[in-house]
Amino acid sequence: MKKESKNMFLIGVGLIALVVVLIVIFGSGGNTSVNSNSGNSANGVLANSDGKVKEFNLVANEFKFIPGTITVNEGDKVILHIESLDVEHGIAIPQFGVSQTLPVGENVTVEFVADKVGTYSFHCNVYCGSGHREMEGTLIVN
Ligand SMILES: [Cu+2]
Repeated sequence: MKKESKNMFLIGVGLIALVVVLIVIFGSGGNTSVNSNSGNSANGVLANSDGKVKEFNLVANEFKFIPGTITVNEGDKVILHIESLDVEHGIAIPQFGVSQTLPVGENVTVEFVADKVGTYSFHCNVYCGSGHREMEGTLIVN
C-alpha cells in the first residue's frame, strides 16, 4: 500500500515536471521585447557596411548569464563564446534566430547579425532547475 502511494506521488511529480517543460518550450514565443525601431526592410543584405565584428565571452552558471547585458551597434556581427559551468543550459534570442544548447564545459559559439535596433531579452531554453525561468540577459542594439 505504502509503495503504491509513493509511486502515485512520483507519477504526479513527473507530470508536473512535464507540464513545466512544455510551458517553457511553448511559452518562449510570448516574450515581449521593446523594439523601438522595427520595420527595417531586409533586402538580403547581411549587414550594414560599417558593421563591426563584436566578440563576447559569456558564462552560463546557476541561473545567470555573465555578463548579463551585451551592447552592440546596429549592423554588427555578434559572436558569443559561451560556456556553461554547472549544468546544461541553453541560449535563445528569438528575434535573431538564435537557439542553442550549452552542454557543460563546452565552449559554444553563437553568431548573428544585429540588424534591428532595440532592447531584447535572451534566455535559457534548456530546463536547468529552480531558477530556469529567471535565467535571462539583455541584448541592446543601438
Ligand atoms: Cu535553464
